[in-house]
Amino acid sequence: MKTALITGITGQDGSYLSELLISKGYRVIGIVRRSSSVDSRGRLDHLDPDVRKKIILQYGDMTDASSLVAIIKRFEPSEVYNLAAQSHVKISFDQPIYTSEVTGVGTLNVLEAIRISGLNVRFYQASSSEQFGKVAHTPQNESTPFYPRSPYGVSKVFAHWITVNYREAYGMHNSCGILFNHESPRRGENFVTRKISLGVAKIKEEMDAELRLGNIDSQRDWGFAGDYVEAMWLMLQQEKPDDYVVATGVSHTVRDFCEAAFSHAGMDYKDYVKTDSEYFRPSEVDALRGDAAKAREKLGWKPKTDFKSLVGMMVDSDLAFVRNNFSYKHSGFRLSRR
Ligand code: NAP
Ligand code: F7E
Repeated sequence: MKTALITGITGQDGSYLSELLISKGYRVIGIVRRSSSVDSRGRLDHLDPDVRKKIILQYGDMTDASSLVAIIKRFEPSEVYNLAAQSHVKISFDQPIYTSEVTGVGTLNVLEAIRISGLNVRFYQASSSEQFGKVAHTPQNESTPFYPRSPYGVSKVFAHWITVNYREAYGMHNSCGILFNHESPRRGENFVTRKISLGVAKIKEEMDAELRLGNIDSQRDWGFAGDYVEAMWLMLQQEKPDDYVVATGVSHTVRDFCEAAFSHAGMDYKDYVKTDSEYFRPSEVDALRGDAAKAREKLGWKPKTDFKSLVGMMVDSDLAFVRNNFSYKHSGFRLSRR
């Protein structure tokens, strides 16, 4: 039985990747950080009980290299998927040093833990389209230069290059997946797609009267997270490590997402969406669109879920969530403001 270690297992991608690896017969070890409640494990709690009981959770932290060394030494994984990060771009302007410690140096901590262990490990790094930032050309591919526009993007560039450097310097089997935005019903509530799908559901159920957003003209290449974790796994099954762009090749504005989401619930976004300067970023990534030709040719990967299906899936899920979750409905809970 192969053993895979996932950092960031409690995140959106970690939950989909766990399901995929368990279905392939892996033993899955996940790193969780200590918090005062176990709420952060919600995405794992709702996995099928048969999947859940096969996952082994261990306390550790990206900023605590000793915890990473101990976990790798104890479980001897053959594959490590490094998904942990402070992954919110706007919050990275509020917490730039923390973001660089977790997202940037944290990746180096994992690589050092693997190197020191002397184990033969295949390593996946969660690189990001945010590394392209102020884009040199469109669409972006593996040769597009990086020009990050946030502390998050800069940290990811560091993590990407240190991963490449350890591949070249020590012959490690390290691959970077440069993934464009990927979403799902499990997306964090303060990323724009989920903020919109949840906003639509709350307005539909008359729990809210409007949805306040920032720059609705920005463009993203949005895919479905469930499709994208397959690309991560495929990268580690290749004989040679390499870097791949993973994207749909189609981009839409935030306004398009609003239009599709409100219309899926029988409403017109123009009646409810308001722009608010609070949600604008100090420097923005205006437009991203990826070219995943290399992943298609070398990995045989292509996206299975189109934009309309993704929007419909997220809105339907949030309508059910809002309708069924009594405590959510009555707690007066406010979405975090990002
Ligand atoms: P996410 O939902 O924000 O999950 C991030 C994960 O990292 C969570 O499990 C979180 O734990 C964990 N984490 C944060 N700080 C940590 C620390 N100090 N020590 C240990 N764990 C820590 O992110 P995602 O959307 O699944 O994305 C997965 C990875 O892909 C991230 O590295 C992200 O930057 C990158 N990425 C994402 C996208 C996208 O569109 N989703 C695109 C390109 C790249 P808690 O649950 O305790 O917070
Ligand atoms: O913003 C605009 C915002 O926060 C998308 C992360 O997973 O993908 C994600 O980063 C766009 C931006 O994602 C609001 O200004 C408008 O132009 O959903 P987002 P992101 O910044 O693209 C990349 C690939 C990652 O790697 C990251 O980890 O939407 N926008 N109004 C808004 N964004 C938010 N969050 N909230 C708004 O109210």
